[in-house]
Amino acid sequence: SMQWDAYYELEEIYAWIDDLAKTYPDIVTTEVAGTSYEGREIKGLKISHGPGRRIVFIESGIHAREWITPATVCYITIQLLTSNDPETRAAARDFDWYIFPVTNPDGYVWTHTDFRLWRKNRKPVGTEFGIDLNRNWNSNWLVKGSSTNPSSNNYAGLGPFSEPETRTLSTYITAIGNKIDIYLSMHSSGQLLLVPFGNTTQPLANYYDVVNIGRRAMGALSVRYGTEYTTGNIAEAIYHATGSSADWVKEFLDVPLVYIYELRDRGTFGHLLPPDQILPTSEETMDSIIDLIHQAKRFG
Ligand code: 0X9
Ligand code: ZN
Repeated sequence: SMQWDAYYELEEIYAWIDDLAKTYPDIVTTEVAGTSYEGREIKGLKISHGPGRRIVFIESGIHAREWITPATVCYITIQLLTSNDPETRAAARDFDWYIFPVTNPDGYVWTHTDFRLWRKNRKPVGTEFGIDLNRNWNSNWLVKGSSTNPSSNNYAGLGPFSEPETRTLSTYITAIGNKIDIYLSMHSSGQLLLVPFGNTTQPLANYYDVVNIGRRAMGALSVRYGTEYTTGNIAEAIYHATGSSADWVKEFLDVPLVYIYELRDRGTFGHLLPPDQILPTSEETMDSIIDLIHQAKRFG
């Protein structure tokens, strides 16, 4: 089982998911949401205590180098399965949880074997490699904050859903889309909680509800270690960016609560967050998700 004092490799995370399904056969099933360019599974799991529940969907590791996101999401998974805290147990029971720690497996492997700060997938494009999988979704594709240059870290690909990772994952999500209440896209870093859309500062339909719920959840996040998050619209809080998973989920599936987390820190270590911050980052993030769940119940 995981110790939270080191970052895990893809094979370790996938073996751990398989173990969970064996340990909790009535509650946990492994799920394969898609396949990567190099043929790896996008493997995750579903936690379900029975039929008829609404869904919390957690997508993480779409950017390969953002190692704190799969680590945090694995911690959240374990808490949902083993915590004795009544609120956590209620959250686990009252929703179906779909959790995908590494949605860019080729990139994640590459960050372990060859290049720690790799962000994109690993598809060759001429003499270059990689499409930014968070610019490749079919929502305002290539409109803002995206590049047509394959050497760019924001290269959007040859067209919307040109990549097997985004194509297969979006198909998988669509099949359960009308049951999703909360969609979380996990990134780092910056300590931000971002709300769609990435192309405009115009508030979306339920913007004020979504932002107020997010702000309260970030209050819950700050209690344990004082970590401060800024909550707001993507375009206003960081930069304009389109073709992201969160925008697509909001636009096409109309999920009520869609958030992008940018986890620790605020730049001291950035993507090279030391392993001794895995546990505190995970704990405070879990606190915020429990608060989100609380509010979502009242909201829905
Ligand atoms: O640029 C990104 O893809 C995300 N930031 S990161 O530093 N982790 O790369 C933010 C994406 C938010 N944008 C939209 N959802 N439009
Ligand atoms: Zn990211």
